[in-house]
Amino acid sequence: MRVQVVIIGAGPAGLLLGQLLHRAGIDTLILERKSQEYVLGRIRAGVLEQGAVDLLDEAGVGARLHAEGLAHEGIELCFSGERHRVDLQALTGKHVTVYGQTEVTRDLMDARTASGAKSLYEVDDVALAGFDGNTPTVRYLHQGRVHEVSCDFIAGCDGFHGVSRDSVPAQALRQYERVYPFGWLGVLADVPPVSDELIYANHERGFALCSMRSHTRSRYYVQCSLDDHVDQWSDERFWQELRSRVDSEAAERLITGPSIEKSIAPLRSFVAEPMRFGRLFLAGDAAHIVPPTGAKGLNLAASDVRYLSRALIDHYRTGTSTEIDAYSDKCLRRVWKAVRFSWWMTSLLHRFPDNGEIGRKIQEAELSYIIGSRAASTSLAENYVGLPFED
Ligand code: RFL
Ligand code: PHB
Repeated sequence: MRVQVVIIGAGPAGLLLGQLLHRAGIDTLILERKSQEYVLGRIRAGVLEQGAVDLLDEAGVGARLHAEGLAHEGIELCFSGERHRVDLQALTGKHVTVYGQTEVTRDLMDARTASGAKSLYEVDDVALAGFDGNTPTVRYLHQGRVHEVSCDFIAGCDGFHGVSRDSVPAQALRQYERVYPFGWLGVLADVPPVSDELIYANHERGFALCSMRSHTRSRYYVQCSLDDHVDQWSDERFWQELRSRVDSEAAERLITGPSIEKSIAPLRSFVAEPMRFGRLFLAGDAAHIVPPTGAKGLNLAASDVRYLSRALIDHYRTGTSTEIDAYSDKCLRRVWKAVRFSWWMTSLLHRFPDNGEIGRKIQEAELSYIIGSRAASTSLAENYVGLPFED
C-alpha cells in the first residue's frame, strides 16, 4: 500500500491535518492506537484562539462551532478574595471561543468519515522507518495482521506518549522539560457555570479554575497534590474545595451536582527540538507540552498543523521544499512564546511548595500590578487570545 502522507494519531492535530490535506487533494492515511469512542471520551481543552477557529473553518468543520461555541470577550482573575476582569476584546480587539476539544474532535471525525479518506483505529505496534532517506514506511498491526505502508512523508501527531518522537535517534533531538510539583483535578458536571466568563483563582489553598462547555455544562479544576488519587475526591469534597478557593459571591452562586467525569492531570512544560527529521514531522503534543493554565495546548497543535499543512501543500504544488525546510523553526518560535506564557500563568496562580509566604505576597503584588496597568493587562490579553502567525 502507498499514500502520500501517513499521519500517526487521531487527536485534534492528526485529524485537522488530515482534513486540510484531503481538501488540497493530498492522499492521507490516519493510524490511531485507541478506538474512536476512547478518543472522544477524553475531556481536555476548552478554549480556542481565533487562529484555531479560522483553521477549523478552512478545514470545513466550523459550522457547529459557530452555532454552539461561546464567544468570550474577557476572563476574570480572582485573588485576595476579589474578582477582576481582564477585557480581552478592549485590550486586543480579539476574543476567544469556548468549545470543547471533544466537540472539535467529533466534528473532524465526522468530516473525515464523510470525505471517505481512510482512518484506522485500534492499530498496534506502529513502527516508523526510512524517514531519514527518500522512502519512509510505516508498519502496524491491525485486526491481527501486520501491514506496511510506504509514503512521501510521515506526520507524527501521536501526542506526548506516542511513538514518533521516540523513533528519532536520541542524538538528533534536544529536549527541554519542567515537571511542576502539583496536578489539576478536573470535574465535568451538568450544572450551569458559576459565571459567564472563566475565573482563574489564586488562593492560599491553591489554584482553581471555573470553566464551561456550554450554558448547562461546567468544567472546574482545583490544584491538587501529585500524590492525590481521584478516589480520594468525592464530589462533595471537590465542591467544598472549589467553593473555598473562589470569592464569596461566586461561592454563593456555585451550583453543584453529580460529576460526569473526574480526572487528575500532571502539569509539565516540554519541548523537543527540532520538529522535523528528514521526512518525519512532529506536530502538537508529540513535540511539546504546556501546563493547561494558559489554555495553549490545543491551540499550539492547531498552529503547528497550520504551518505543516501549508508546507506540504506548497511542496506538492510547486515541487520545492522551502516551506518544509522552514517548518521546524517557524513552529518553534511560536511554541516557545506559548511555553513562556503558560509557565508564567502557572507561576502566577499556583501554590508552590517551596515558595513560602514571600512567594504568595509577590504573586499578589504581580496580580495587582496586572489589573492596575493597561500595559501589563494587555500583555496577558494578547498572549491569551493568541500571538500572530508568521506567513
Ligand atoms: P493528542 O490529543 O494527545 O492526540 C494524540 C493521539 O495519538 C494517539 N497515539 C497513537 N496512535 C497510534 N500509534 C501510537 N503509538 C500512538 N500513541 C498515541 C493517541 O491515542 C491520541 O489519540 O495530541 P494532539 O492531537 O497533539 O492534541 C493536543 C491536545 O490534545 C492538548 O494539547 C490539549 O488537550 C491541552 N489542553 C488544553 N489546550 C488548550 O489549547 N486549551 C485548553 O483549555 C486546554 N486544557 C489541556 C487542557 C489538556 C489537559 N490534559 C488532560 C492534558 C486541560 C487538560 C486537563
Ligand atoms: C477547560 O475548559 O478545560 C480549560 C479552560 C481554560 C484553561 C484550561 C482548561 O486554561
